[in-house]
Amino acid sequence: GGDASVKATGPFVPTKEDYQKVYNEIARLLVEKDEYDDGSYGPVLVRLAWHASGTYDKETGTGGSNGATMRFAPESDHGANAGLKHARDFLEPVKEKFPWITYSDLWTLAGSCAIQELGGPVIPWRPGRADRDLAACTPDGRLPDASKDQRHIRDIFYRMGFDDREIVALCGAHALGRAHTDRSGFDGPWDFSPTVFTNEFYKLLLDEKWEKRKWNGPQQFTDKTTKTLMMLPTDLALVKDKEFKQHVDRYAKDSDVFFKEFSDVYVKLLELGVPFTSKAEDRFVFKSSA
Ligand code: ZEM
Repeated sequence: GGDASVKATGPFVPTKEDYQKVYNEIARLLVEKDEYDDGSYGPVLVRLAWHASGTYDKETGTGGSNGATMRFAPESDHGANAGLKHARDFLEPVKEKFPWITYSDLWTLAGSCAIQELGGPVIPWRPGRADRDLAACTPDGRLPDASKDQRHIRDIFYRMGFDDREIVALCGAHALGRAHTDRSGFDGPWDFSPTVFTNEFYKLLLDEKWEKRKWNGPQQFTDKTTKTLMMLPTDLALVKDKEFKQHVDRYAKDSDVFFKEFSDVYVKLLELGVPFTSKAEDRFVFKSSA
């Protein structure tokens, strides 16, 4: 009957296996293109997925990963997104190889893949995002400003629908990557293994003495022991604020607890504002390459 003919001629409906192929291709390119930064594009992919998602406003339902509007100016030119072109360009050959995936699904899948490939927890993921045009670009100023304090952090993350515990868990992603003077103006990595996902960020926040770096750039902090690491003003706010610090203590002490809570909150971040037709229990768990 009619159903069979629709099935035979209808659009390609990708399965979990098809998305695993996309995952595998990103994982392969992460290994192949190891000349970038500290040896991996993984951290900047984690940041792309975060900045694509973190524009969400729960009151208006605008922003979020659905749309991939960072493809367009003005959003691509927002100060907070400086440097993320490296991540978008890295994913372009993946989009060419798997043209059926939307950019908004691809960018978030890449975030999940990067966390897993860099040794982090499993990040269950599901498709369902549609790309939208530049009319859906969000206004500048929805992402956090690193020079500010805990009040600003709460304003920004409460707007997305996160609580204090979730904010602290999300910021543990700063175990990965580094700041670049030609992007944010800040400089340096947060820990000694910026391409491995760990709870080191919290341990260093608690165990090191952080002093103001003497330089011409924006105010940031450097560790007294080696003077090679850095913390942003917003990172130090996580230990200055009593509510936040409880969770820094918990995550520094117990890596398993951090991995579990980070996974839950990164999944939530990547799904903000997405009108899924699938159920949460139908999320895919991708097989890591190692
Ligand atoms: Zn970041 N982040 N971030 N972040 N971030 C940078 C880099 C990275 C803040 C912030 O201003 C900055 C979260 C939260 C917050 C990553 C992931 C996540 C940089 C350096 C800045 C300035 C950019 C540069 O110069 O290249 C602030 C103020 C935050 C909250 C208060 C959350 C949440 C993240 C993910 C879950 C990652 C992976 C990087 C490293 C990127 C790279 O290129 O190496």
